[in-house]
Amino acid sequence: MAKFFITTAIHYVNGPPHIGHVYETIGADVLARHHRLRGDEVLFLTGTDEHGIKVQRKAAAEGVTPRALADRNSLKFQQAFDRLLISNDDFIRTTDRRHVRAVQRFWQAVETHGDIYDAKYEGWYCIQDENFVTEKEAKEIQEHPELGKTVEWQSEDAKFFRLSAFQGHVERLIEGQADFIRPENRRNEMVSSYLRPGLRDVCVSRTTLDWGIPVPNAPGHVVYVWFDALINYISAIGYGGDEEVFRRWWPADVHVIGKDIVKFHTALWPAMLHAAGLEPPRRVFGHGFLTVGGKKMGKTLGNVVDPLEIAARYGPEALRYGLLRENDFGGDGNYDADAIHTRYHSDLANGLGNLVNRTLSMLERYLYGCHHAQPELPEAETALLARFGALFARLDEMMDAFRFSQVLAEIWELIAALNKYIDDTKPWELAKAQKPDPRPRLHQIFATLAEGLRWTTAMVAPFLPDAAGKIWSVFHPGRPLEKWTFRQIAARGAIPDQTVLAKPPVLFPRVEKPSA
Ligand code: ME8
Repeated sequence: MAKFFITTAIHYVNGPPHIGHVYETIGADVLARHHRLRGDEVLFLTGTDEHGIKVQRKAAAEGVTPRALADRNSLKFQQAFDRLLISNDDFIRTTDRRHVRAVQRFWQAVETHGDIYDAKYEGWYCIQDENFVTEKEAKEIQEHPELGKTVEWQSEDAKFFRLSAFQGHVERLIEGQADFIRPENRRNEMVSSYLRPGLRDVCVSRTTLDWGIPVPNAPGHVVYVWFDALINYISAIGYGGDEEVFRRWWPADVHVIGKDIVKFHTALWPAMLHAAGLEPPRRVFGHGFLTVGGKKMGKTLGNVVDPLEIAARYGPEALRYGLLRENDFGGDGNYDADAIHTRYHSDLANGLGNLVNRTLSMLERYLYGCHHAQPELPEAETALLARFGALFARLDEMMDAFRFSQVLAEIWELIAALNKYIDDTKPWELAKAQKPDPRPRLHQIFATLAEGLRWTTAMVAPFLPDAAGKIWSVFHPGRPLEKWTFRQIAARGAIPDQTVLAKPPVLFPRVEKPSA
């Protein structure tokens, strides 16, 4: 059994989750669920990033301690993820003891390797990104207030990580390993704007801040928030605690993150790992950003979308489906409330929901709900079902490339083909005939529909886990989908002969559009 370790970025706790955060988590969840169905042993990790200036200042502004703010917002992330059917196996908080211990061990490993030195930091710092920026970048931020960012001049005694010494290592990784950074355009961006100019040493401790992990043997120093945060990917799997578990899971198979933080994950992180004698992650996928109504989301614009509001109206699956269907995960996308409303009704209620409903209603009416297994089917039916097999054969590759929108479009073509098959074969007319006995033909039609629907259900399950679970239990009562792998599902004739297929409750009830 292959192992599959997938992570998302960990979220700053200066506020509750917005639609952009959950977009990433939903994408990662879909791939994690898909790998479970492939039979892989999956570890899906997400969590919260709780230290640093941004959180400390937000807490001060609210008159609470950073710890209290972190507790409150970390819980909001966990609750939102539950509500959105996120199947993470672990949730790491950078204030967890296991994490603090791992960061301090890691620090010592890098220091022993000779890659940390004392110096004075003088330069610009961007609070929103928790990032040391160049003169040029600082100027750009100052000239573009619409970016919603600010920079401050900082000067303090600090410790530096010798990132520049890892230039060759990082180049070999990014340029030598073609699929290390995905999609391709992110890799090109990384090479031209960051790697070519040359990696510069980074300041990794702060003395003007106390909300952070204490640097070992250096009173007054706390670990820079990015050096701290990246380590979450290994602290959660036992680094510095349980060596055996750690060796089993590391390296991560994929870090799923937004395009704004690719450089931290593909240069700083691999260099840190190398300095500590560890392997780099296998792959980093930098997804695009979601805008709202075509505009960058922000408090000042007042267009921050709360994912829980949409889930309350349409259910979590409409959001999962709508976001991944409407946007190409690797590129930039947009959240559009109307599109979610339309997709929910056209694709979920009228497409999939209606197919399930009409198939099972007719089966009940014409054949007492009884499935008659068909070892052989006529040519047309065999050809129709072959389309499912053909898509299934390409599924792993498309999913691994995060081409969710394309996968969904292709699955919905097959749903449309099944709906059309019903229209063409007109079971309601056949059922009226007395002679010849229409039942053998009806058996064929409904066996074809059942098999097609079964495939559809397995392929959509990562996107629509609840609905798929309900449909699956029609075909295999008492044998939930989580207990199956694609290989078992692919075995033909898996719906036992004479199974009574009972109609599930309405999957996607109609929803009124909110009044503007
Ligand atoms: O960057 N659309 O945390 P974060 C899509 N703590 N993705 C978005 C987005 C949007 N509008 N806004 C944010 C951090 N994201 C660090 C990460 S990892 C060791 C530390 C994505 O809360 C963003 O790109 O600002 C990132 O991947 C994730 O949400 C968390 O962002």
